Amino acid sequence: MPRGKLIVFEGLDRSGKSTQCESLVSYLSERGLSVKHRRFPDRTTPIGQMINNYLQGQSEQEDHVIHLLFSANRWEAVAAIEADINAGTTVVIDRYYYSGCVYSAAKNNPSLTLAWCRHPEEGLPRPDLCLFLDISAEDAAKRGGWGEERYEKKELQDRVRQLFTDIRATDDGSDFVTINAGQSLEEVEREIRRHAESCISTTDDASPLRRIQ
Ligand code: Z5A
Ligand code: MG
Repeated sequence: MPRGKLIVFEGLDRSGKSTQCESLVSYLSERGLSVKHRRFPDRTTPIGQMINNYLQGQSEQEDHVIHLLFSANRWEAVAAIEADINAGTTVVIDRYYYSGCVYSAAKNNPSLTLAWCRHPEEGLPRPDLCLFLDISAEDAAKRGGWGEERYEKKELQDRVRQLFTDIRATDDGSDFVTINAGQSLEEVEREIRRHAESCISTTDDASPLRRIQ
């Protein structure tokens, strides 16, 4: 049986990741594909609940500690993700390790460099396709303003956008596709479907899932 694909959505807050992720999952399952939807942070696990409390300002965590909790929250899902993919199910994830690296590095803590932040992610399954929804912090904020969570501030979002560019330049980058997320919902959706269909039909089915190196 051909393996499933790993498709990831990334981008700034309010770039439309959750909206487009849900739309792609419905579209693919309506076409008869076996598909599973995940998101990180996965706030349903005990580690995810610690992350949730931190994001909502109900608890404090040292910068390195919260970084490692976000990473652990991905590692605790790896066996299930791999089992799905090996069973032929395509897994679509709302935020992944790129968010893990850039939001932590954006804190400007001198010992929390992008390189340091990336280390705990090494060995995770590498996406076949990463759909990066690109939008400026100003345009994203017009979609309802920043909420109450910890990172929802313009200065931090500006640094995050720059760091997404930096990580694309230093990372493998072969899975990365940038989509102009400032277009209409329908235009963004059309582009995403085109890339997802091409990924699903052209990735070599015999190729094993790669790892982040
Ligand atoms: N974080 C981290 O630090 N480390 C990690 O390892 C991970 C995450 C995985 C919570 O993430 C925080 O965790 C996040 C990064 C950090 N911090 N911040 N800030 P989250 O994924 O749970 O965040 P969220 O609550 O889902 O929101 P979001 O990601 O900010 O939004 P979104 O999913 O990108 O957007 P949306 O909900 O689909 O759309 C937002 C609004 O815009 C909505 O009203 C839509 O109807 C509208 N929209 C969407 N697309 C369009 C278009 N094309 N035109 C007009 N309006 C649109
Ligand atoms: Mg979201």
